[in-house]
Amino acid sequence: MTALGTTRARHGSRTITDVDVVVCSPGRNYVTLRLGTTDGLVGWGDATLNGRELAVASYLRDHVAPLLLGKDASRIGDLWQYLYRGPYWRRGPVTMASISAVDQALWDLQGKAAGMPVFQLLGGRARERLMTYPHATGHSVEDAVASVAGRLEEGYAAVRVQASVPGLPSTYGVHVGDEAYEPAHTDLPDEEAWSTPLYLDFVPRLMKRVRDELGFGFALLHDGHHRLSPTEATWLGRELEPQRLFWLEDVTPAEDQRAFAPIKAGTTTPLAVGEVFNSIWDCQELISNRWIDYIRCATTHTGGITHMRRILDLADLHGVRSGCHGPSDVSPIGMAANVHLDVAIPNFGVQEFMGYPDAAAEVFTTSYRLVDGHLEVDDDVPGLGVEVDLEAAERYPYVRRYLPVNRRLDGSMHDW
Ligand code: CS2
Ligand code: MG
Repeated sequence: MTALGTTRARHGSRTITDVDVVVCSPGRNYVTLRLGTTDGLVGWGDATLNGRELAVASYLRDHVAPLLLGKDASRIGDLWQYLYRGPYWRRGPVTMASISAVDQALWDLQGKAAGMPVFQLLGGRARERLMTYPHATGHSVEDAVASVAGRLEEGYAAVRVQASVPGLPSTYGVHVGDEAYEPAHTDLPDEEAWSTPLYLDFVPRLMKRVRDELGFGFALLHDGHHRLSPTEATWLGRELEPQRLFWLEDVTPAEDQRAFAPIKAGTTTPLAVGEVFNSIWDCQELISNRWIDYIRCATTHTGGITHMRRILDLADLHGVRSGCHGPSDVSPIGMAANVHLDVAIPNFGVQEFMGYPDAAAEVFTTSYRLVDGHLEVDDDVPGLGVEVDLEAAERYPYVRRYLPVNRRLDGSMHDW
């Protein structure tokens, strides 16, 4: 037994020879892991944790890189267990984003070594393209309706809509001025104002106007972003039933999974949650009790492809479908990992795609693309199909940015 244990590479296997962490900011911050192996292959992983990027970079550089050098890159499952059980301190967003990046990079390497796209290793293609939803926003109901109409014209079959709540100075999910919406955009956190009564008064009117003007021929989504109590959430779900939403997202924080039981019992509006979860233990009860309809975890924050497969298999057993988180703060590498899973699993629901700042395309090129509002991935590009231009990344150094915080009108803190 060597110091590195049974996962040390055997003669002739693919050994990890170099581990690099790149933090760049082409319009927003990304944490990228690069693994090199003895056979000259390079694997890429995404560890971006919005507003806490440097903590993940340090976890990878200082604590994970020394453990990976000399290991057999083909032992994906065993390395996952090594990094999950090994530190003793399990779970949490920093640890799990780090494990996610390693796992994505190892799947990328496995695919490149096999000469196959990752979805082939996951069981092969189950669908030709992915129903994908973008964001529609507006400062008024009229603007929001026009924004949804524009998205439908682009070919999307599903659209999420958020609009400024009258009486509040700013609203989650709505762009500031003419800029595209990006939640983490300032050096220190913005302070946003929140009123549950104003929000509950507005959202049913917004969603009704969208259906009245644009009809029922597309999937309509809305994100509550963790702000309601279970009782308020149930009321909103009931009010929205006539609009037949595809889903109502994150109506209440799900730290207490049982909080979803009364909501599920009280409304037929489909429920989605999970973008801030890190492991299967955050959603085990939600899924096995069928308290949700869609699970929103993403490969970047929930242990990579290896762990997401477990969650999605559990979900499939209980009639829950996927809706992987796809904001601009999941890098194009993490998005590729979502896409390869989505293409292969039986219980695909929808894929979020918020899009990226223009500069991100200088750093990342992908083998998936948006065609008429649906994501498609190439059959003949091995691995995850993402290449990273490190010289371009150097032109965009890290910029400190925080997500906003939220205060009620009396000044007390609320969930953002
Ligand atoms: C959002 C995210 O895409 C979504 O559903 O909830 O944009 C979220 O606000 C960001 O990922 C936060 O970093
Ligand atoms: Mg969300």
